[in-house]
Amino acid sequence: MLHNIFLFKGKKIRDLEDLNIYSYPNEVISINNKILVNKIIKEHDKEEEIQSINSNHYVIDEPIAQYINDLNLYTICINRTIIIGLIFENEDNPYDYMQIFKELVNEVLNNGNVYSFDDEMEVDNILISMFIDIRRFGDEVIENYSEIDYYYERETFFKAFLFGIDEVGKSSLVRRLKTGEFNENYFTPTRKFNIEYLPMEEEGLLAVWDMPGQKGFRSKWLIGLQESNVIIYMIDVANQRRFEESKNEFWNVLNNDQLNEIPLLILGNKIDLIKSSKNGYETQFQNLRRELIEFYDFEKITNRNWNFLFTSVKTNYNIDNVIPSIYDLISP
Ligand SMILES: Nc1nc2c(ncn2[C@@H]2O[C@H](COP(=O)(O)OP(=O)(O)OP(=O)(O)O)[C@@H](O)[C@H]2O)c(=O)[nH]1
Ligand SMILES: [Mg+2]
Repeated sequence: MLHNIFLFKGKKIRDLEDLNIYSYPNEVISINNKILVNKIIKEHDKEEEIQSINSNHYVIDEPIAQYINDLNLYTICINRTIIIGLIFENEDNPYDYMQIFKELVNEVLNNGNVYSFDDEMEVDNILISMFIDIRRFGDEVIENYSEIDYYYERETFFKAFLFGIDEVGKSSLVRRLKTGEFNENYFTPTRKFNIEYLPMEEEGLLAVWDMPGQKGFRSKWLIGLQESNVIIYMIDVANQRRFEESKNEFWNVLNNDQLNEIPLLILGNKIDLIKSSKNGYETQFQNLRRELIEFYDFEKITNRNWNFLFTSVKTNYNIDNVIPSIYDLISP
């Protein structure tokens, strides 16, 4: 499984003083690790300089596999000034990824649009999209080939896009659905697009794309949105202070054209933290539900099927209804 992607950029790639390094989802290789960086570059450092670099066409070398410091690396050099590298788990075979790696780099760079590596946002976007595509290829084609193929053929393979601001419980939900477990101390903010595959009884296989919710990642959500069959939005119902922020992020995504008509499941999570009033839980939940729908303007959602569920990943409340609700929404 791919676990990291990085990019070296410099005027002359061997000039470390002038080298920038970008990584996703975390910094495995830093400029301080000169020996490692040098070893990676050395393999790509050819004598002949490219005579004239035509800005409309990038020269892309063959990728090179290396195993350095316990890192299973696969790197490709572009115009002798840029290296894009993949870091795989030790047991993976980088050559399984040769074709997709070359194709993606080509597709991104030589598609007719002039592409500039000077814009850091663009570099980030490239790395994240490539990471997702390669990771997905690994999951769906290499590691899970027969299972996923089976569902594809029967047209019962679905993608759910799960989003919401940080700490609402998205990854906890996916973990609960996948393993049945919950652990309060498990909290680790998600830094990459997590993709988990969940069986839906006989109905098919659901690939859940669990988005990182922290501010810095929200502008990248749209990268993960394509081809979703259902979107799941999660709220922390106990954290009123962040309702406004959460509402804005919700509508930013929902107003996106590519999402028209895709059904939506809204999860009001952490319901265990809501204390019962004297009227009892039922009335309490009903009131809260009405308040949330009003505050978030959910009534304005008219171009798709949607549903709202309270959940507690912690106490397991309604968790068994999540997959059936998704199935109800996506089945015709
Ligand atoms: N009380 C309570 N705590 C919960 C519930 N679900 C999740 N938590 C806790 O909330 C915290 C955040 O959970 P995560 O699943 O990491 O949240 P996330 O939405 O994936 O966060 P990001 O990855 O940062 O976007 C953790 O400490 C969880 O244990 C719940 O239903 N009730
Ligand atoms: Mg998470």
